[in-house]
Amino acid sequence: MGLEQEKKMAAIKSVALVKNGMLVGLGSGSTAAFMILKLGEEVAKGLSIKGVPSSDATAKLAREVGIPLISLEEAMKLDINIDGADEFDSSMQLIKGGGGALLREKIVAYNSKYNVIIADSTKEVRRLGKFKLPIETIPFATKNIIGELTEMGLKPKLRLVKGSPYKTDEENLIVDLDIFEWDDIPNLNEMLIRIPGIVETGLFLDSTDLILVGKGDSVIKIEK
Ligand code: ABF
Repeated sequence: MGLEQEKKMAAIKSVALVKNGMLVGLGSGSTAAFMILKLGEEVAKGLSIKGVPSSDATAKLAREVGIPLISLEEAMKLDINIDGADEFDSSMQLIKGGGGALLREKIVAYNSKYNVIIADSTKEVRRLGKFKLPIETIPFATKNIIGELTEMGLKPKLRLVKGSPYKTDEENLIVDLDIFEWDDIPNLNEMLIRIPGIVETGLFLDSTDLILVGKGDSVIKIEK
């Protein structure tokens, strides 16, 4: 079974959790895209929901498939949020932000009562950090932040697209960090968040209620 199939199976399973009348956080990335397509099919069959997208790209796709959208401030609190991840461990801690949408993703997750992660089997790791940790930074401060994080041994790299800095939906920058050697991840997260100009990190700690992982031809559930 290929990875695309694993993503799709996890995505389809997650849509079964969405019920009539729910306000739904819509994640970003290729796994979340499968979920949005399936949700669009259900809406076409009569499921009545409203979505809050976590990125401009997701908003576009959701509109294309006919999912009614509202803003976060209209929704205030979401019933469920379904999103992808770059890595997760057995304690349900995550690295997200490979797609550059971590800030809005974290805000949507924070404002959701129930957070579901959908993933293919390659996302499961024994230790977080093989995937470089994305952080979102304010352009004004980014060079200084890179200097400080270099001294901390985090090997920061400004994310580029075709040679130019990658810009997030909030017009910020992304810096990718090597955290593989760090043992105390919550402490690292605290240290990063305290540096002025770092807006958010891609560490999603203790924020997930359920992970649905496509593995071979089945979907495995990891729950709190
Ligand atoms: C989003 O999409 C991100 O937080 C994560 O970076 C990425 C995962 O992408 P994919 O599902 O394409 O692997 O959820």
